[in-house]
Amino acid sequence: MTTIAEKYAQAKEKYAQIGVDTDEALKKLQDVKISMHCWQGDDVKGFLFPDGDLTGGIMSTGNYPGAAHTPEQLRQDLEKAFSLIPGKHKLNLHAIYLDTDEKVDLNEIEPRHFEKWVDWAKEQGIGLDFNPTFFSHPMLKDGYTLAHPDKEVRDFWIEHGKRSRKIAAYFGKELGQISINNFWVPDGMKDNPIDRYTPRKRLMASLDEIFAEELPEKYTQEAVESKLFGVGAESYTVGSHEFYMGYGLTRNKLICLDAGHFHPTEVISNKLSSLALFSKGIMLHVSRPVRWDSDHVVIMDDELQEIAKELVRNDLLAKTNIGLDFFDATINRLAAWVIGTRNTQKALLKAMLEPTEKLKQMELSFDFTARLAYTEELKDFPFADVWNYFCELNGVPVGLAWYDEVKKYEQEVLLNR
Ligand code: RNT
Ligand code: ZN
Repeated sequence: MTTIAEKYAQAKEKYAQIGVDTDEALKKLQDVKISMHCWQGDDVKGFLFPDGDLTGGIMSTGNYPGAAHTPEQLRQDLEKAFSLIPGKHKLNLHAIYLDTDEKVDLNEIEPRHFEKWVDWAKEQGIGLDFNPTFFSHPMLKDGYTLAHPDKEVRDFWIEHGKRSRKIAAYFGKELGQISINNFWVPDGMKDNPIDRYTPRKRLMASLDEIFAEELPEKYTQEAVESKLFGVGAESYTVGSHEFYMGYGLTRNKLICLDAGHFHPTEVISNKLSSLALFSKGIMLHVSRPVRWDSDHVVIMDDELQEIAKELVRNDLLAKTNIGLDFFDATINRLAAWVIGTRNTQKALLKAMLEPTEKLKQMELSFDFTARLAYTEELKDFPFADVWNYFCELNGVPVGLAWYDEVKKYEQEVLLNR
């Protein structure tokens, strides 16, 4: 039987014939950190309220057994998932995932409420990103948070936003990696608004207040995330794409593009090269829209590959923070993490295994025949042999072996919860 290393050697030769250095590609992929989102582990419930539930702004469906109910369980699941994913990555935390015995509300949270996460991240050798949580809370009133007409409501959320920044800065300082703090608010209306303008002015003013204090950029940078619509906010979302393009560019914030937050046929891959020209940096929520849902598990579809190609071909990896954002409660949650994260890495590797310069040259000389011939033939190149070798090098299961481990963990741990 041919070993994984032997298959890799053959693949290496095949790629070398079209001018691709597979060793280089593997080195490049090793450096890419994916920010894996904690919220797939418990269907976005968090630990702020006992029996935390989704009470507005966001929704998940399904009741697959084994969801994490405590920070300890969530960390145990994350460790298992990370052990099945090649490379060292980041964990993306939401404010509602605080780990403390104190009773604190979102406008009271402090770095110490996240100390255990930091200790754990240090042990694991991973970075932490952060998100203030503007949903599933009684102060989300009438569908509004930062854009609410009532100052008392806005002030609650402004305070939360300010505190989230301190926590992200603490993560960055402790872990020696910039912590990206991503702002998304669900504010919007179910039916046609009369006034679209004033809520946007209020959102702008609230955000300006949150960001008034300068924090060291080497510890934390902020991103702002737009959305077209949500369940219950079908007609109007205050924080639309244009709103945050304007806001992020004028306030020097990263702009977060969530693959599921646009019109059904609109893709974020085509936006990256424009955004890259004008923004200080990009944050991605790699996700998969299906009809009205924005958060299905990431699969190896055309858009995922197109996103990866844009990042690699245009050399945008250094200015892009790749985060994941999906939550499916109808399947094993660890499997969801592993599938989505490994797919994102695989798509990047596929893009790194293109003869980019050669393809660009063909295009520049208007040789569209060669461009089409190469890009189509490339689809049959032995990509999997390179990927399997990468998994082996990183000491993680090759192919479906990861699934066997998840199943075993389900039997031994998840089904006993
Ligand atoms: C919601 C946004 C947002 C959330 C997370 C939990 O549509 O995509 O990013 O999914 O903050
Ligand atoms: Zn998102």
